[in-house]
Amino acid sequence: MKSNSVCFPILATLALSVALTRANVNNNNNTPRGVSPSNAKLYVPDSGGTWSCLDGSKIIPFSAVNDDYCDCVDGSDEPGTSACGTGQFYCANIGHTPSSIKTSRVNDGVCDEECCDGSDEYDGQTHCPNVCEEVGAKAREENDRIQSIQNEGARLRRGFIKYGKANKVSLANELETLKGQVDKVQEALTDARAKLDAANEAQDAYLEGSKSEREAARKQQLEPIIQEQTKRLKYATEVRDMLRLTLQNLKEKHNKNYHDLAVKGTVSGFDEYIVAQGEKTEPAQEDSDISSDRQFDTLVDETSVVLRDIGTLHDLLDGMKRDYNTEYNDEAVLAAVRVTEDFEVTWDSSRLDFVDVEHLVLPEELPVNNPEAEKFRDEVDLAQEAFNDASDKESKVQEGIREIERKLNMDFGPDETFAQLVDNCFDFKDTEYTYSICLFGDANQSSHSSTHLGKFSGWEGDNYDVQMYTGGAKCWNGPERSVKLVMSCGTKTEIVSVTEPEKCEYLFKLQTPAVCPIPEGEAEGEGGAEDQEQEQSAEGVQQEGEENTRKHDEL
Ligand code: MAN
Repeated sequence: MKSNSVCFPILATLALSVALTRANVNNNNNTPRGVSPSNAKLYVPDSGGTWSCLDGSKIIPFSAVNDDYCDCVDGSDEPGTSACGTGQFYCANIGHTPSSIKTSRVNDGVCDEECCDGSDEYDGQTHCPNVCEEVGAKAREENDRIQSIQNEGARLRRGFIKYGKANKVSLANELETLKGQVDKVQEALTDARAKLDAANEAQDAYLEGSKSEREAARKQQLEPIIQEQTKRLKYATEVRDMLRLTLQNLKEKHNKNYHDLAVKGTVSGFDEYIVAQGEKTEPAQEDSDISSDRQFDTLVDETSVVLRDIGTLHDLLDGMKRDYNTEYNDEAVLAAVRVTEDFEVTWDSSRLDFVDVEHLVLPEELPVNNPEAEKFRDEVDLAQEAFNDASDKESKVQEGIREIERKLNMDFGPDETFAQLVDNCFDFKDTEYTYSICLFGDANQSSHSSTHLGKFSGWEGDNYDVQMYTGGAKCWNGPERSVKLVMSCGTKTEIVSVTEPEKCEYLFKLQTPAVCPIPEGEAEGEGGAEDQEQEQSAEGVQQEGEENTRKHDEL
């Protein structure tokens, strides 16, 4: 906007020169308006009253600075007007914090928030009250609030660090102790295993020695059920033979002049059955001195073969009974039907057995009851107990080593701050889901069912304030679910928000003392007397009974 035209009327020129004078300098010194105190030294005329643009592009009279005409390419000659629009206008904001705005915003009719002193609108067109005292007071209050959170956070974090460092040392010691125990517990286990094997062998040898005695006892024990099973086999065989005879009679005596398809079908089915019977190999005859157990099993097998036979014969008779032609009044057929009807009330065709007959089951062998046998049994029991004990001890040592190594291999930050938080779990409820995360563990989302959102996979960046949890349940038509956990300073460790900025990519925001800045120069982890409190409970992590926070083991 070229304003120093020679064609302007006198009045306009006068008004302009007043405005320019006002625009030119700050109120209290000779620094041109809009120039910050730190840049003041750059706005001094040389001895000839000229001035060089800050980018060196031009030399102009110093009086052309802030003359509302843009001379310099970098706009540096108009820090207090909008003529160039590209420079920075400095607002002193006394009572608050100094600030700068783009010169294009000078005298644009808008009271810029950044210039709470109203100095950006000085042309009299717009009145901007100076609200710096008020705004400054609020800002100071907010600063104090943040500062006190940071102070308290830093205090708590020093506790975390102290715990983390001490924990690392004690874990390393514990690991050494456990590793020192490995040989011992393994030897004890080998020894216990050998003793158990020896006790079992001794018992087996004794039992082998008393085999005939045991067999006699077993025989006596099984006698009743062997008798019962023999009775059942006998009965089943009689029934089968009776059904066979019925069908044989039917075959021979039915009137062949009647072409009753139901009867013919049954008779030919019976013929096929007889042929198949002939092809069946008879089971090999067992030795007479087989054990009672085996004898019982053989009886059960034989009985079930006979019962299957009965099932086949019954199916043949039942088929005929349903479909035979009653008008023929064939006595042979009627006799077979009567037999079938009488038999059917005793037969359960779904189980292929007689109605209400429960299968017999072999009872457990009775322990041999004599002092010697008891002695062997007790020795086996004791050896077994000692073995279980040794095995538990060995597993505990190995498990302890694995768990400590897992923790020692974790990256808890250069000062071990995060050791305090490992396996601590936090919940966050929104209107639809409950989100949970166990730090350095897993993240989940649940409503009526639970969806895995990812497993801790590492830190992002170098600041130790962003963690990634990846490899969660696959998103329908999308990636595997994952969580970015972003931390900020707070006096309590808690999730403050969960969002899903991209489908199946979740953003958890966590506040925690673990990322509160520790004032420079202070040795981290050396919080002096205050640290004493930290050793008792982990302040800023988990308060008992506190909602939304729990230790991993409680899950
Ligand atoms: C579930 C939730 C959502 C996710 C959809 C994706 O409803 O896990 O967070 O966006 O699946 O289909």
